[in-house]
Amino acid sequence: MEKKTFPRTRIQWLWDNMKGKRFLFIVALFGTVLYNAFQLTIPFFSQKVVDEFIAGENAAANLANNRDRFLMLIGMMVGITVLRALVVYADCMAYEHVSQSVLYKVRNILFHKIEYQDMRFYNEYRTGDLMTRVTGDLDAIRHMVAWVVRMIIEAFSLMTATLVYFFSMNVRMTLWLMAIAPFILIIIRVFRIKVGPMHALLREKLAGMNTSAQENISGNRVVKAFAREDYEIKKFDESNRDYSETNQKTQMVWLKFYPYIESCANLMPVVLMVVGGTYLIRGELTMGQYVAFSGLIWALANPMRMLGNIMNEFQRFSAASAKDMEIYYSEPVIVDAPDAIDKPDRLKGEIEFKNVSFKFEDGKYPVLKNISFKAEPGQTVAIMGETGCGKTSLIHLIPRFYEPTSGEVLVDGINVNRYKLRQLRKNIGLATQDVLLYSDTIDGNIAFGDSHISKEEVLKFARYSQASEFIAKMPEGYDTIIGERGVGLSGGQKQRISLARALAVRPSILILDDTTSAVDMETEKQIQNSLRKLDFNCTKIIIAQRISTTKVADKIIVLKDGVIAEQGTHQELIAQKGYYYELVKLQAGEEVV
Ligand code: DGT
Ligand code: MG
Repeated sequence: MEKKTFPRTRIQWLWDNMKGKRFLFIVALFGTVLYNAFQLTIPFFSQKVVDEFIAGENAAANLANNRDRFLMLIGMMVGITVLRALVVYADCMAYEHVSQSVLYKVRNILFHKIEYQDMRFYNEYRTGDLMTRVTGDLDAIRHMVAWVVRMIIEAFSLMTATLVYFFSMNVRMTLWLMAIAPFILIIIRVFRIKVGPMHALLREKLAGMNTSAQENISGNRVVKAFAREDYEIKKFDESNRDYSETNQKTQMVWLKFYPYIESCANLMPVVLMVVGGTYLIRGELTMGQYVAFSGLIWALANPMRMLGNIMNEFQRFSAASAKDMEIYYSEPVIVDAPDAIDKPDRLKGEIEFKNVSFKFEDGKYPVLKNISFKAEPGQTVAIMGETGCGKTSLIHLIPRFYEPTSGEVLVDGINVNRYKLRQLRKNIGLATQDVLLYSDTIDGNIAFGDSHISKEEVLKFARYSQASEFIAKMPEGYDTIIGERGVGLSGGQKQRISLARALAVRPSILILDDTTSAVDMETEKQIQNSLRKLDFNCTKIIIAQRISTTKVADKIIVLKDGVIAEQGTHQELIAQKGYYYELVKLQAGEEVV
């Protein structure tokens, strides 16, 4: 798998995103150390109570004469236990708060990054994969902050405190106990090498499963039309099983290593018995010390056991954070030039293509070759040509969705790459070939580009696009909520709402990509009429196949395999007797029949 490099390490990245909560996080870390220290003080007090008041030589006398001290010790034990519970509670809350705020922040940044990405990005990433990054992957990151870090601190503080105590009692005995540590560290290192790729794979499987679910849900009409439900269910079952099996395999890796770690940890009491026993006989260790070693050996062995689990979770975080950092540090290629000009005013709408060629980054051949034409402000230019000849690619160069490979696209005599993207795109009204409407009211959909426009304006633009009649017949008129992707509307109705949406921004450049293809001829004629009578000036680039649309254009461009084959007015092109002429004949014939 390709290894991506980022400007910050994973931990630095987490730290960056903890800004504003870092102090609380450090307090929480201290809290963890504190409640672990409390845990170690309980045996200290209980040992005192046992020695002085229960099992010691003068226990009975002490209990009779020194009741206050007895009560104080018991009180300390109860007090510390209650205090510890309170610290644990506050500590968990603090970790939860910090982790949720990191999550909130990163999720917003990721969404922002995704929103501002280029078309190229959307060709590259699948929706299901992106959804996994803002859900499952982020959860692994939250888990890291709220749980893994806490476990690491817990393990180390417990171990350190115990080691300090042990070393203060007997250095050699402690070293003997620690002799096991290197073996555990080696085992954990090998485990890390084995489990790391498993987590990366697991994460890919999850993204694959999510993509499959997402595509099936949003494309369920196609599945139904082809009666492929059973097939799709089977396919999903396979990816679900694959994910589940990979999950089990990942857990198995841990299970394979666990017995070794467990055995090493279990060796500690044996070492204590053999070595400690010998020291005891030789008088190098007192009975009290032996008991203290024995009573606290868990505080050394448990953290070692925990390390494996921590490493497992850390690898999960590693795989997930790599995916999120990839988006976090991604930058769109098409951005404002550093010295972009500031044009807040409305543009005139003059468009010129000068020797423009274009090839998709992942494409083999150029899609557009040496395109040159000009549209004066207010003119209508029709673009025609066979399917796949490059019409959509051509119009996508105007709002700078892609950059030409060579040549220049000019608006008002200025190269589009010199404008601020927002200012350029604000001047363009685009009705795309695939109509995508939002799950919102019809009114909300039309006003998408400018939420401040008045109801009257919405009605006017709906009239322009011949949509007002069918909207009036809908149950709640303009307040009717249309389903995801405009479910509940016909193809032609969707196209007309999309046209109204493009008009509602009062653009100086209106681009219609086959926007009336699903509309009947009569309605289309009325739309053409209203487009001529708009109450604002605008240059229109219209991709269309019907002669009825193109013949009224000031200029018709016929594209063939990415080059301009013919260019001129309806009359001029008929006189040329080329592709356009053939098309006129064909469509006239259709109309007669
Ligand atoms: P249409 O809408 O079917 O009438 O066809 P056009 O003329 O709008 O074609 P267009 O511009 O969408 O596509 C031109 C060629 O470029 C066609 O061979 C498909 C290819 N193409 C379109 N989009 C992409 C893309 O994102 N990546 C690559 N590599 N090729 C693309
Ligand atoms: Mg197209």
